[in-house]
Amino acid sequence: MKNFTQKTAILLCALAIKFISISQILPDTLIKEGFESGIFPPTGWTNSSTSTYAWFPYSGTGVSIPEYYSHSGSDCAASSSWGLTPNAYLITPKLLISDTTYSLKFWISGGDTDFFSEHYSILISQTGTNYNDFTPIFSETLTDGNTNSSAYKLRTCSLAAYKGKNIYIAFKHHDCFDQYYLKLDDILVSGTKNYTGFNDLNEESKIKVYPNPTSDKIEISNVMNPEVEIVNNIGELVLKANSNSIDLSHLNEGIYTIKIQNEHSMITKKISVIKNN
Ligand SMILES: [Ca+2]
Repeated sequence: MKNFTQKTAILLCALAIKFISISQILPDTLIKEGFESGIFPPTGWTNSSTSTYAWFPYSGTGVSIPEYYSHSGSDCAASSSWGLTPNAYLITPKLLISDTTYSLKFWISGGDTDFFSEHYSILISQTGTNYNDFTPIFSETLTDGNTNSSAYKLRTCSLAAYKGKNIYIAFKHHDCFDQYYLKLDDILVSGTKNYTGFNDLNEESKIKVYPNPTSDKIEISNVMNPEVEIVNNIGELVLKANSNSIDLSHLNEGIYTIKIQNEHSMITKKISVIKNN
């Protein structure tokens, strides 16, 4: 009787959540930041430093001093190396990189025509926002600078290696001494695929997982080359596969979350594993 009650409870639970729950509708543009909002760091960003100064908002609004010039608009982010060695991190919110077309673009400049040898790195974390979580993917020492906007350079870093990952991006100003200001503006993290909410919804709604509940296998339809992860009810990854047909017979009875991803979309669903004994 107890077994029957447990199975009934699992079945009812599975029925209640039987339809696809779309975890994310993926927008093409994840970050578009020109530091014009008057809020610094921008909402969801992290600003921290182990040196004298963190990054700060550099605002030219109503000011006639030419070094206040941003790349566009009136404001940018800046970090000082004047009389010090900086170690300042400006970190984006967590970003889900859904396909290999995503890249980071930003405009960067030294703040002085003579003292422009600012050094900085772009770092990626796949875990958290502690300094040790980050790995550099790009570094340079600037070879140009100006008090106005003319020395800004566009830089692009591919994020293809992080397809399917949640990442944080850090702008780190470091390993230079007694220059002036590093200026950063017009940051864009986006893909080249034109996602629209409606298209995503249509595509993702077609993905089926059946049977559900299951006692052995599940089949996944209407998605090519899916990357599949199954997580138990305490968040542990219990299975990873690259197939449209997956054997779950070794899993304990219970409810699991299945994440299905390919280059076009990602969905999560609940699936119920039951035992026929
Ligand atoms: Ca700006």
